[in-house]
Amino acid sequence: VDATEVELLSHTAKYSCLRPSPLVCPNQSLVKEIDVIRQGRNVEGEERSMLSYSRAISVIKAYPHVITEHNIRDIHELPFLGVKILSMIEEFLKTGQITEAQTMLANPRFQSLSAFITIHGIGPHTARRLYDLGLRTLEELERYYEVKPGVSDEETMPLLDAEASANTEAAGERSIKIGLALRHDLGQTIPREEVEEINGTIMRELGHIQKGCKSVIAGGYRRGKPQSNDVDIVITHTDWNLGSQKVKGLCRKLVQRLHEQGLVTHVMYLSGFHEHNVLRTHHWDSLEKALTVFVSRHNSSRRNVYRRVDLIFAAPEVFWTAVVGWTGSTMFERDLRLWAKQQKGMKFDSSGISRRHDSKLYHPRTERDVFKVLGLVYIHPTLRNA
Ligand code: DCP
Ligand code: MG
Repeated sequence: VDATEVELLSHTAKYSCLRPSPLVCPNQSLVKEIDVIRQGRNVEGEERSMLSYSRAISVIKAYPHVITEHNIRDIHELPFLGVKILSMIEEFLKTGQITEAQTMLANPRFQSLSAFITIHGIGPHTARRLYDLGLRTLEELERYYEVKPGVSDEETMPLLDAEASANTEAAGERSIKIGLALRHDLGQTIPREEVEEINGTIMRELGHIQKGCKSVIAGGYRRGKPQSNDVDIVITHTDWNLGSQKVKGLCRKLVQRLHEQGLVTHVMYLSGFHEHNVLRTHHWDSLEKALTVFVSRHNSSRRNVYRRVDLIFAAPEVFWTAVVGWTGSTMFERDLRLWAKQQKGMKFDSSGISRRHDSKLYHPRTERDVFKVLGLVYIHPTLRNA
């Protein structure tokens, strides 16, 4: 590992990967209010504005004191807080609310679009298209897509073919149908102990196909969230030298087995080593992913519950890079990529780290090495909630 110069952590830093950010911050109710406005920009597809609000929220999340009239001057020193957001913060200090957020929450269009994007497969663009067709509620969406809630597996056939699940319109519509049919389950959050049990079940099944694999549960779970919306599991083989060969094609085999065991009912997206992307260099397709619907039998007294489980397979040399890339938060990831590019002349994403000028690849052996390679001070996963 080439240890480069290291930038010190500070809550005033411009990159969120330099700002330790707890899950719950001292100004959480302010963050919640500004997040309504961010969501408003998100559903309307106003991406630049949404990013400004995301950045502002992330800066406030890292600020370690409760904001009051007495320290509001300090807030003016923080990056990414423009005059508009500063005046919103002042309004919040005076009234405990932000008018624009309250107006947004009362707006029926905002309510419909926000409800639509909770469905897996529906993004802001599709939500607006459905709204323009005159649809307003999730029940109307069910009728439009001819979906019955909690519908049987026969009616929403699993997608097990990588080619068929490419970004086609049919695949998109199928994904929405699954998301709608299972919305009552998929809308429920998953407690930590169930997340662990799902990982245990999956790794036990994987052991029947390939010995010597290991996994890390990434995503919000790893950042300390008590409840997750889905389960993100990054998997590799423990043999540093031969592991790369051993994980090749394993994603597909595991999903096939889980499906045969009745543990996975739907696969929304599957990419394997067949996938070629000519725009990318050879090493970037080192990840195999499956976005699945998993049948969780966690609570034996209740019925089975459908849960979204993402499986990510990485070769050992990119495993810790993939774990960092899938731990998030989304803003932390965005700034890791920006930091690598702007400050280090490197390219970072969840499938690898490389140096731009000579394409040298980095193979960190630990999570700390990932940070070291990028010239960053290590930040514990629970402080990556930017
Ligand atoms: N991630 C990413 N790019 C993607 C997918 C994921 O950078 N295309 C990263 C950022 C996320 C993490 O992986 O924080 C997991 O993604 P999730 O959507 O599962 O989000 P979280 O796990 O953070 O929260 P939750 O699942 O509870 O909603
Ligand atoms: Mg997640």
